[in-house]
Formats: sequence, C-alpha cells, structure tokens
Amino acid sequence: PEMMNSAARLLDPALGPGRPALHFPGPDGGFSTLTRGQLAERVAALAAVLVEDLGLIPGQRVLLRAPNTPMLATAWLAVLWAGGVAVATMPLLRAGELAHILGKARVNLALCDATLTDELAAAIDAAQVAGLEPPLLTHGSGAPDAAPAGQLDSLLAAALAAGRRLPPCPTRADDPALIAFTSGTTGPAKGTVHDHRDLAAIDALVPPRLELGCDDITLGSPPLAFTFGLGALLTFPLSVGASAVLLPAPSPEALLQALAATRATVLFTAPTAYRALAGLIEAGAPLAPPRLCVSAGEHLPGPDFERWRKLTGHSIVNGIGATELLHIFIAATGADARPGTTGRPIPGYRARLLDEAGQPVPPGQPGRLAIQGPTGCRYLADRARQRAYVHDGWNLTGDLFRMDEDGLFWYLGRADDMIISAGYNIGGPEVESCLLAHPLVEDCAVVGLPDPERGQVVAAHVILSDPAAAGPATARALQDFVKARLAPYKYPRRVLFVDRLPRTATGKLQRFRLRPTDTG
Ligand code: 3SK
Repeated sequence: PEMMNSAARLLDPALGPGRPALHFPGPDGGFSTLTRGQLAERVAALAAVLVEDLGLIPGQRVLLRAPNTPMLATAWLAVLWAGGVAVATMPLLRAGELAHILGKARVNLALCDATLTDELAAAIDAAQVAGLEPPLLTHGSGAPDAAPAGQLDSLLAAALAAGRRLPPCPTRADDPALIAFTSGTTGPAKGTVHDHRDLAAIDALVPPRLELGCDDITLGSPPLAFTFGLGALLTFPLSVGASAVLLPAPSPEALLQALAATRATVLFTAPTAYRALAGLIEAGAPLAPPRLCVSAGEHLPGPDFERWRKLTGHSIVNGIGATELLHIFIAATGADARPGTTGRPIPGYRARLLDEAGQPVPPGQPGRLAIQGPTGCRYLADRARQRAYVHDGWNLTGDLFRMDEDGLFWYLGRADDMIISAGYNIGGPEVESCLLAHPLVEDCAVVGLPDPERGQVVAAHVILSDPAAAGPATARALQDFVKARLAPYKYPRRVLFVDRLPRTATGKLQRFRLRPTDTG
C-alpha cells in the first residue's frame, strides 16, 4: 500500500489485544508480561508525549539508547507511530561514537535509559560544538511496576492517566522509519536508512521462512539497536501475534535461565553465544531446548553447528544478513540445515556471486555476494559509499561465498579476510572452522600477517579452553590438526595464544584489528 505506519501495523488489534507481546524480568525475580493491548496503549500515550509535550514533528529523528527493555521497545514503536525516525544505538557505544551519530543523523531528540546517560550527555556536549543540542530525556526500564527513573516515565504515566492517546501518523510506505548504524571494518559507523515498507517486507518474508507462529516466544541476545535483534525480538514476533522475551543483560547464563523460566520457543543469537552456551551445557547447566535456534551476526562454523546438535539434538539455522539490507536474506532452514552452509536465499531475495570484474562466476567458484530484493541499501548522506555498494539494483556485500550444484551457499570469508600466502588464496574463516573442532580451542581468529618470504603467513589467534596448555607443544598439535584436515598450505604457521579477541558491539569478529597494518 501507498500509506503505511509500521508501528500501527505491528500492533494491529486484529491479532488479539489480550495476547502476550513482551516478557521481561519482573520485581520478584520472575518474568512480567505486557499484552499487545497494554503495549499499544503505552505506545499511543508515549507518542502523544513525543508530539504534544516534546514537539516532535513527523520526519524528525529520535536517538534511543537503552538495553533491551520494555521502554526501549515502547519508545521505538512510539517514534514510528508518531511519524518520527528511530535511531536506536548500541548500549556499548562511547561518547565519541554517539557524537558521530548525533551529527550524522541530525538527531532532534534523545531518549536514554537512566543507567546509560553519561556517555550520551558527553556526546551531546561535544555535538553542541557542531550546532546540535537535542533535548535528552532519561527513563527507566519501562516495566509498569518499576519506580520511575526519569522524566519520560513521569510524562508517560501522566499521559496514560489522562487517557491521552495519539492516533498513528499517516506515514507513507516509503517514509523513513529507522536509521541503523553499522560499524564497518574501516572508518566511523555508517547510517543506513530503512522505510516502513522495508519493515513490512522483512516481516512478510523472514517469519514464514522460520515458520514463526502466534504461539512462539522469541528470546535472544542481540540488542534491538542491531537490526538482527530488532526483527528477532520485536517486529517478527509482533507481526505474527507472537511474543518476545527482552533481557537487559543477556549473558549466556541469563539466556539459559530465561529459556527455562519462559519456555521460549525460538532462540536468536550469534555463534559466540552458542559456543558459550554449549560450554555451560557441557559443564552441566540444564537446557530447556527451544524448538528453533537461529544464528546470524557472523558465520556459524560447521564444528559449532555439530557441537550444538550433539548436545541438544537440535540444528541451528545459520543465516546471513546485513544492516544495509535490514535483516537476513540467506538462511539454512529445514533440510538445508547442515554443518557449515548458510543455505539459500530467503524467497523474495536473489543472490549471485561475482568475480573481480563484476561478472557472475560458475557454481563451485568463489565470488563476491550480490543481493537483490525488496529491501536494499540507502546510506545516509554518503553518495560515494552508496555508489560503491549498489550496482544496477544489486547490493554488493563484502562477503565471499561459493555456491554448490544444489544452490546452497558456503561462506568463505569477508573479501578483505582473504589471506594470500605464497600465491595460495586462503580463507581465514575456513582455518578457524577447522581449529574450532579441536577440543582445546575455545575461540579463534585467523588472519594473514606480513612475511618476507610468503607475502603473508597464516596466523591463528587462539583462546584455549585450558589456558595452562598454552605453549609450543600445543601450538604444534594445533598445526598438525589443521594439516591433517585441510590442504597443508592452509595450516597456521604462527599460533598466538590470547585471552580475548576483538569483536564489535554486535559480536562480529574484527579480524582487521589483529593485522599490524590496520592497528597502526
Ligand atoms: O550480520 C548479520 O548476519 C545480520 C543479520 C540480521 C540483520 C542484520 C545483520 C547485520
């Protein structure tokens, strides 16, 4: 349709106002629930506050900063309901990163969880220099029974008590609804703009592929500010009349507890968290198994898939998405769920693999992934980047894949993760996947380091499950392990034992930080 307000669509009363919408930790250590009807009331009341008390005008941008709480979900929906544009930010961002977002997105208003104000206040001070000073309102978690923690709670409570409800703004389907920032491998974060129609498109395509139904309860760790989390924990469940569990601090332990307490049916998290959960389960922690486990955010290596299946009897649906395209566009569902594969395009999307000259490569050959579909990349105020990313309606991701004869896609690495050693092309993730199958390897990152003889050598940064085992004998054992399983030129000539690996706020491995040229 030409006119569409995504918040009103997601809160459609026809799906049952009495059905649960959000579950969240309550005051007694258990979980509390907001129904769809209660959530809709709060969204319409908060939209009245935004427009009537705070002067929000349709099209203006509202920065949101909070962990996954009912208030963050309410505020995100209220901004769209009021015709504004939600700029949700990762809770881990620091003042400098927030100042960049404030300036780039020309933010008009900022709503911030009271536990996270310091960095944002500092960012606003810094942004003032650039002529921007968006009002900042703080709030608590938004749990109806929590004590008010800021001005926004009092304004919301007053609007609810006075029966003030704003009708949804009649936005057009192609009006911007959100700006999602993504940190790339270089430079400051890039803003990607998505409209109401993009949200409707992913809600129409991804939940059916995952067979999400109205009785599902989704649970997971990605922040709502990451579009993986936004779909998984807000728009997908609301769009089908299902509900989501929001955890402000989703540690692996908290995920296991919430699975048991809420009987959540669908788990969305990233490979790192699946590894941590597997470690806890191996150490004896009980698991209330969800019917479906979905992994995205980075590639799920085959050994992690197999470890999870052995432990739980369930496969993990591996998917790949991009903030630029809003959500996942290739996934290994149903019979495609096999170790190491990313599966095939979600119906509605098309994928092809291109060589350096932009020509399609034949099956079996590595190529750069290009995607076409109902969502696509619109960078905020960055024409050069836009021209580099979108060619002829195809979105050029930086991921290398090969496609097999069955049409399944197999991840090879980021285009910039390719290691060229003595003339051989070696995908760092392939070597990582092999190392992860070794019982002593808890996590690892493989990059190319400069080498006078070979150009680059394969270097593995390894976190051991038993740090006391670090030493030359273990390094040799890991090298032999890889040599026995992959072409010998791929084995890591250097093994470095580390106690942590650099990751983005969304958990993506930042291999570039392990290369001396990039770290300066
Ligand atoms: O990184 C991904 O795989 C992803 C998945 C869903 C939504 C957004 C992203 C970046």
